[in-house]
Amino acid sequence: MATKPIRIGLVGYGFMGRTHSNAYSQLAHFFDTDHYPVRQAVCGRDEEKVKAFAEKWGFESYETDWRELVKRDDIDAIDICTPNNSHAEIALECIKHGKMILCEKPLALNGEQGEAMVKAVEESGLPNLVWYNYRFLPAVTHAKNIVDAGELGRVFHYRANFLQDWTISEELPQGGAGLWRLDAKEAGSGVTGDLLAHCIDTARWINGNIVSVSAMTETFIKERVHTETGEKQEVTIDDAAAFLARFENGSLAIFESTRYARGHKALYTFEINGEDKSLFWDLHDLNRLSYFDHGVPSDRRGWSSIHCSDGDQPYAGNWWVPGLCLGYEHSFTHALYEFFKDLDDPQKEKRYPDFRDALGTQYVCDAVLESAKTKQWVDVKQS
Ligand code: 4PW
Repeated sequence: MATKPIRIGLVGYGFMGRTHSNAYSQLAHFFDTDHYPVRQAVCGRDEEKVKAFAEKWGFESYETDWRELVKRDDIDAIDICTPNNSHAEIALECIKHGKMILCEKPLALNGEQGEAMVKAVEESGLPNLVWYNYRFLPAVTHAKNIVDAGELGRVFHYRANFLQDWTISEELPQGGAGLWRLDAKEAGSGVTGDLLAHCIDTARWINGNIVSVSAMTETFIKERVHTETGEKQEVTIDDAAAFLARFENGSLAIFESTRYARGHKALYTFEINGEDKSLFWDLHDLNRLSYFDHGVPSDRRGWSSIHCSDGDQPYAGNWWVPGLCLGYEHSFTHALYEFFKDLDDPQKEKRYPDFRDALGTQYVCDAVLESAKTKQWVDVKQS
């Protein structure tokens, strides 16, 4: 029974502000938790736009300065949906004011910033989450459960990619409104922090720690016109990144992400090969988990496709009836559910990524960028 309100202050109302607001509006309708989110306030610099967002998404009030928002006594949790270069500053201020934090991914610009955030949040004891949402799709969680049950046997390989094509045009401006992902000052990196970070989070969750990497990155278009200055400037992000990795469990991995894969808008796939079984998942068919079981007699053996919509699949029973599909947006509601259900029991094993967990992913991203620069294998710092 949801009796305990958690009053949310949302900072930023772009793409992620909408996905999170949708999750806040859905949670209590579909999941039973003691706590429930209240859309208390949203914050953005443009008063007209933030007011319109508040009205559209049912926030009770708005602010135009996040520093005012985090001070408010009627806010329990801050949701950080701003560009990556502001995550650390906002999070540290939230901690000073005793607010729990839900932070967009990646955790920070780099491991150093992330370490300060982890230290402060752990000293405060405040609950904290980083929105690596793909973990919470039923088929992905099912893959994790199958691996945790030891069904794959010894794991040999993990491979993942996240492919897009939206930055191929030379006409696309550098940075500016809505394009902060293209400016390393605001984003920290290009596809490494934006896309590979998702692949790394899922991989670490399912297959354990990554211990070393050997990477290459490329910036295909070297100069772009900046929206604000109108001048050409050097492009500082990685347009594409690929790396080899070794996991602590001895398995080998290959990861690739790019925004230059013509024809792909958001193709995220992963495959994991064990001695006894293999699993494959594809975001474009996100309700399915492909499954190969070597234990089946050879004349019946082959890849099968599990439609993860039955009531006994993770989260699925909370929604419609078996056979109907869930989508991208549900992953955020499920992330929120995992966070809310453990709020009174912080010792419980967490199914969601917290700051420390996300720091582990940040360290892998840092190692990828360093390896690409030095052309050497790099050992990954562990969180
Ligand atoms: O976090 C990622 C984004 O920055 C997303 O999951 C997909 O790629 C959608 O937008 C970008």
